[in-house]
Amino acid sequence: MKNDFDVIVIGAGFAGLYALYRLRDVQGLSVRVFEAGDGVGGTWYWNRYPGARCDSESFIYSYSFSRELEQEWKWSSKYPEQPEILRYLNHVADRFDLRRDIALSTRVVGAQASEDGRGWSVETSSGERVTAQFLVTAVGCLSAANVPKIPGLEKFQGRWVHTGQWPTEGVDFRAKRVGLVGTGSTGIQATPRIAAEASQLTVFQRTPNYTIPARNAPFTAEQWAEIQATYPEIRKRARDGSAGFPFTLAGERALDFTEEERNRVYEALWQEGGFKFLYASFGDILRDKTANETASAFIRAKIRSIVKNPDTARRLTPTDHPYGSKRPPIDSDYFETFNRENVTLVDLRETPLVGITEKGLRTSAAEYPVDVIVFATGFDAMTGALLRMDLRGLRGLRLADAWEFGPRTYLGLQTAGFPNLFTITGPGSPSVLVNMPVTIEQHVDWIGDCIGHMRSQGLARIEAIPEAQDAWVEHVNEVARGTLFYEAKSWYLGCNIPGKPEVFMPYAGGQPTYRKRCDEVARAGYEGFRLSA
Ligand code: NA7
Repeated sequence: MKNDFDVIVIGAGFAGLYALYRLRDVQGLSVRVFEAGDGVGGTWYWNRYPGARCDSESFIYSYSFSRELEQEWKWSSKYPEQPEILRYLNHVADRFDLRRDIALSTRVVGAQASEDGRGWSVETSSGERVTAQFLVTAVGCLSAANVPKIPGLEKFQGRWVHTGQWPTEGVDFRAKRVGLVGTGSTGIQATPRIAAEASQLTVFQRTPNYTIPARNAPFTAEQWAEIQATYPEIRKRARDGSAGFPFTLAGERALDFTEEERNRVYEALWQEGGFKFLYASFGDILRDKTANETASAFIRAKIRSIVKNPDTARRLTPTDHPYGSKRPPIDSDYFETFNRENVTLVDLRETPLVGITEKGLRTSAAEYPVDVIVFATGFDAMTGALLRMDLRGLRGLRLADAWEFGPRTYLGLQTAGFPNLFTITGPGSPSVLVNMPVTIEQHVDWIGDCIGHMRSQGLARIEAIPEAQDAWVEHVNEVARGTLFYEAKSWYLGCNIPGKPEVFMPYAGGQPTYRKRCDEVARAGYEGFRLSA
């Protein structure tokens, strides 16, 4: 039976747009993309909250596949805000004429592998059923919004919003009392901006967080000319960099230096701002607790020096997990914002949130009347968006059942029992530990090459072999055991979602090691996968 398409791609964010271009325009395949939003952009379509910006520098948080695109697009600053990134993705969609193959406002509600495993039938929210030989998910790692089940929310008379489902028309905070729940990257970005607009902002914090200043600034003409002239070199360094960044990672061990020498390094990186503090300070701060403590203590001292009220400073100071064991945020005036008259911090560890009333939020100690509640409470990360679709493999096997005890994949690319299904930046791949566009392009290229190989060899079906998958899952766990990632209750581990299995989901072995492994697998005739005609 003939399929409607060669490939169906789910999602039109960074990953889906590139997948469409690569598979359609480079390889000549027929491709259909389904996108739930009514515009392209994925993460950058949905996360429109004030202060939303990228934590990777703009010129590397962008596609590298087109030299022309790279040269004609000019980023305004180091860390552009969401509207600029969304404009970029819309420009990409137009420039490569991608829109004609994207169905917007169309959510995939289910997909079923064919009995022979040589294709997929996909059902959409518009009731359509379409078939393709391959199904590629490009649904993002942080796209399934998590609105915590706090009793009484339905009674609240004001307005509530989740940062990851922000209304396109925006939210007017002027003369409003706002309650913001959550102090992850999102809450940390939104706090200063909401505080500047609202009459009163109350931040409800469950876990204090370490954050490093972004030190965002517009590019000067000279800086931009330098970036454009050296782009190929920058891209190469980013591709070869463990976390997908072009800067040199630190090799030295923190404890080989005196406290004074270490603090000089930390201070310089604090002044420079951004992820370099984590990656370019010392090589062991994500591996060795004592080494990490030197960085954590430095940040704690900074918090105490910025926040004027000693009680607020104490509450804002993280002591229960090492820096970097949760996704490290980057901020613009976060701690400074708590010196404002109109900002209050509520520590939910001292006085837990017990419910929501008609008027606002209630803790064990008090009721906080507000006009707007902002949930900056994160996502059902890495697996949420995949499991919310009803994906069924061979013999009706539900992905939710295959992953009952946590996600199991081979290279993060495939799951045994789900032939011809590829997951871009799926669990078990470097994904969220790497600058996303770098790891997305690597996955899409690998998947494209794999499909190309199959076509040239007259092969129709590819499926991960369970033993290869078991070995990969074990390897992913083993690599994670050598890090400090188990020292925090994080979304990397699924801890933020009640009942979610606690499994470290991304691959922590670094992008170059992972890329090498994927390339070796391909060269060895797709070792670990079963291919058939
Ligand atoms: P995160 O990093 O998951 O942060 C969510 C925040 O919300 C965090 O402070 C949580 O506290 C808090 N939270 C979650 N549920 C609750 C409840 N029920 N009550 C109180 N507080 C709660 O999500 P973000 O959106 O900030 O960032 C996600 C990623 O997007 C980010 O890492 C970047 O990669 C981009 P907790 O720490 O769990 O105690």
